[in-house]
Amino acid sequence: MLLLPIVAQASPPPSGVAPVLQPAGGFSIEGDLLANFPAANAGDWMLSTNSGPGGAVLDSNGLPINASTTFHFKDLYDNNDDLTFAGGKKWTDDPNTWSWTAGKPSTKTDINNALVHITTDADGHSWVIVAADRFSTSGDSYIDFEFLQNTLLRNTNGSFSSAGPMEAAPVGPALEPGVHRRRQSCRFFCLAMANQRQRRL
Ligand SMILES: [Ca+2]
Ligand SMILES: [Ca+2]
Ligand SMILES: [Ca+2]
Repeated sequence: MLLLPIVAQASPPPSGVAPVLQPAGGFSIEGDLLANFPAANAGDWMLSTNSGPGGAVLDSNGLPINASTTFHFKDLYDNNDDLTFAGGKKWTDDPNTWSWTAGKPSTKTDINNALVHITTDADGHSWVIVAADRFSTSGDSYIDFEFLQNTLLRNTNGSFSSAGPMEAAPVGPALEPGVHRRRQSCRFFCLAMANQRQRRL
């Protein structure tokens, strides 16, 4: 979620190979999980049957090879005990007005797996690679990964609480320029809807 300026419009991320050191061959950003496929020599989340120098960050069971830099979150899918957003709010709305409920999401918005990999390139720049799936790829849907500077909690009564100071926008992104000017440290949390777990990475 970028806040400068706020634009209520989303577009697919660009594709290509991120020039990171782990996995070997860089990280292929193209919508599949497999290294050395379809592009030769490029790394990805998992190894494929295609041989090549491209490396992986998950093993064949989907478990992180390095649990300190790679994270695999699992959520219920096609299940009435799953949790969904309610009320039709958008990511541009104040999270304090968001709500959630129990129930089976629409198939095109039903996430089962979310992946995060933190790595660096040869210049020492940090990269965060993220991915998620959905139960059905039929129809348009929207997903975002938010880099928040303040807490965002899912409350037991169906509401959310944001500690962000920026009115409708809950929290600035970790890449917000002011953060770097002030040399503040950025904490990175993953908030899993399924179990209200908030994890510092
Ligand atoms: Ca990929
Ligand atoms: Ca691939
Ligand atoms: Ca789900």
